[in-house]
Formats: sequence, structure tokens, C-alpha cells
Amino acid sequence: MMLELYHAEPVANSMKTLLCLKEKDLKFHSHYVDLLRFEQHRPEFLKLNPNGQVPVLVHNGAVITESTVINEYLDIARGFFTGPEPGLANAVLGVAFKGRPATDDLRGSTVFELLHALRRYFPDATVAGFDPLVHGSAIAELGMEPAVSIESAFAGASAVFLHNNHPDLEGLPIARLGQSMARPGIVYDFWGQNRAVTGLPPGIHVAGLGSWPPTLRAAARMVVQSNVA
Ligand SMILES: N[C@@H](CCC(=O)N[C@@H](CS)C(=O)NCC(=O)O)C(=O)O
Repeated sequence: MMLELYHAEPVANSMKTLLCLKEKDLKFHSHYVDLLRFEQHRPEFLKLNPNGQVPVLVHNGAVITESTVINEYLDIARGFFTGPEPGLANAVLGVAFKGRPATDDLRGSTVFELLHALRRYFPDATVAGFDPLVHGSAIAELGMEPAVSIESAFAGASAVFLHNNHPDLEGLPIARLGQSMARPGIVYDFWGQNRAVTGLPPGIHVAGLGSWPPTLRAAARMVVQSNVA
């Protein structure tokens, strides 16, 4: 979906994001907000940013309001809008601290470590994020592309991480969801909530802590050894 930027003159904080878009040669729809006419305080704009400030980036339902975060988003998620081949994509489902009892609280969530590792090992990969409770804007602030559903998070992903134990992530139709994944693909189930998966499409694997088959263990060891100095 098209990037949309709400901005004022190409100075100050608006300039910061405009420069980033220009540098990356990203096409975007420009919404000029006339600060001298106080358009930043109009109700329709305040719905986007209650702080009444520009710049604001809107993309795929995500509303991002801080210029630094916007630039990080453009940098990290650039694979989603630079070309027809987005390259390697990962997806993280269930990003909150825990899934039972269900919460949208991110504090203490191991998703920070997971994202850190993904960025280290796959610097060019995009990461889609979905959580039944965590708002898309919070997911975008973590540098993930907010997915609107479990289905869309699976689509095109090479690796899908079921990170917390929210009940919605239990008993997923992985054989069907896996059909939309890139090949080879892996669904890594941190909580083992999808143990008895049958009928997987060729090239799609399911693994979880303690369940890696020897061939995948060897492959994982090679990846780790080639990345850890
Ligand atoms: N922390 C914000 C600051 C944004 C900011 O200060 N924007 C100014 C324009 S450069 C603004 O919208 N001012 C209008 C107002 O405060 O009424 C960011 O970096 O995005």
C-alpha cells in the first residue's frame, strides 16, 4: 500500500522524513499540513496524531508519529515498498509479554531479543508483526510491518515465529497457512501449541523448542556459526 506522509514545509522535522524518503527513492502521497493555518489542530488531523504535530506517516493502517521512528520504519521495512521482490520476509505472531492471561503489555517481552536477533542475522529481511491485542502502531514502532491478520502475516514469509501463547495461536491451520509462505519456510512455535501438524506443503517445516529434527538442527548450527564472530 502507498506510503502517505503528512508534513509541513520541507524544514525541521518534516524535512527529516522527506530527506529519508528522497534518499531511498520511495514514492509517497504527500499531505501538506499548513501549520500557519493551524491545520495540525483540526479534528481529522488530531485523529492521526493527538499531539497535533507533523510529520505523520501512514502505511498499511499503521500511523507513525515521531520523525525518528518514521525514518527507522522506512529504513527497516523498506523491502515492503521498494520493489516487486521484497526479499526474505519473516513474521512474528504474538508480540506481547505473554498470551495467557492475554495482555497487550510489551514490557519485559522477549520479542525485543527476538527482533534483535532477526535484524542481526537477516539485516535485509522484512518482519511482519501481528498480535491479537497489541495495536498496529505499537508493532510498527518496534520496526515491524503491522499485519492485519494471522493469514497476512504468513503470506510470503520464510520464517514465522509464534512468539507467545495467546490462545489464538493454538491449533492454527498451519498446513493451509503454510501454502502462502515462501519456500523453504519454517514455522517456529515457541510454545509448542501446534504440535500435531500434518499435511504440510513440501518445503514447509514446523519446529519448536526441543523439537528440531536433526537435519534442521544441523542447518541451524551452520547459520549460527557463520553469523557469530
Ligand atoms: N517529536 C516530533 C516533533 C514534531 C514537531 O515538533 N513538529 C512541529 C513542526 S517541525 C509541529 O508540528 N508543530 C506544530 C505545533 O506544535 O502546533 C517529531 O520529531 O516528529
